[in-house]
Amino acid sequence: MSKSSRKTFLKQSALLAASPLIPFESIAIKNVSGDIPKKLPVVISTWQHGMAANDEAWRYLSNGKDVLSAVEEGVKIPEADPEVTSVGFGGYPDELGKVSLDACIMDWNGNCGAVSFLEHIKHPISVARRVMEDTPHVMLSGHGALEFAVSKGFKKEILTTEKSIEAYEIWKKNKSLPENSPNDSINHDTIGMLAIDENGKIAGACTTSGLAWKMHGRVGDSPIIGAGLFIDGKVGGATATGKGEAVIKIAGSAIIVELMRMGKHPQEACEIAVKRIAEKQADHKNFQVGFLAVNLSGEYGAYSLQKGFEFALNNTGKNQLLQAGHFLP
Ligand code: SD4
Repeated sequence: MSKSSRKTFLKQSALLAASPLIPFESIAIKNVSGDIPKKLPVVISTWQHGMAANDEAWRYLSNGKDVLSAVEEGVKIPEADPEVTSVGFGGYPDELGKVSLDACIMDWNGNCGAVSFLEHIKHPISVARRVMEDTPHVMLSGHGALEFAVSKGFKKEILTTEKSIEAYEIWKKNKSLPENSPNDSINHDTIGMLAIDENGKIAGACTTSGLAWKMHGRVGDSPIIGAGLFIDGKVGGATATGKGEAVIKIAGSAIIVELMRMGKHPQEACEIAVKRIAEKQADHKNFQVGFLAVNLSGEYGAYSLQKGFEFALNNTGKNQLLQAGHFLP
């Protein structure tokens, strides 16, 4: 490690030790050389609900389970949690009051599967994995995805809760709940998770109920390989949260992985992607987008457009909630 990157690393470590929720200042290391010690395994995921998801993924890895199962089981925690109103069961519905889910999963070999606009299934991530493993396709959508899930033994369930119906009714009556406000956790809480096991095998998963009150049929970035998630077993991985349309327009996660392939540190790669959105999308002050990335050395990056993007990181056996650097003041 060079002197200056060691300095940055030590500064970061001191900050990490100081508080459970600390500002993660942007660092710009130009090149990832081979002399950086591996910090593996690593599990990193978006937002506060990433803490419980990380714990589960870490438990899987600690028990010698494969990294693909670790990310799947990890994100199933917020999918099943009715208090998480932006993922799976209890996720806020669309403009018609229906809950539709998007998810994708990808492994170190480039195998991937996805479902979009899927209704009535609590664990879309597991259906995405079945698409990956049991079909020649990458994505199934809508009714076809539901029929496929049922054929694989998934139970059809009601995904609304008292809380989500109540919020929907309020929104419908006076449209007063925030639709796209920049830092609102109601609307920007997809879980994207990246994990690398101790042998350097990487996998990722991304799952969401999408933007609250979205148009019926709307699909965001989260199930789109290259937008909401991208993994390359020789480079690393990236995942996204926030306004899916903005992420899709720059192929966000794919771009970050390509930047890392060219030698950029994951932090710099995330920053470049966010800046590209700011450059190309004139309305960027009105929404939130956040990215996480990790390379095969276990170095990570986190960056968002607006303040307030939290992420969960475990690369030491201790899970921590950190705050990403941000582009806008
Ligand atoms: C989407 N990216 O559907 C998702 C929504 C989200 O945190 O909130 N992400 O656009």
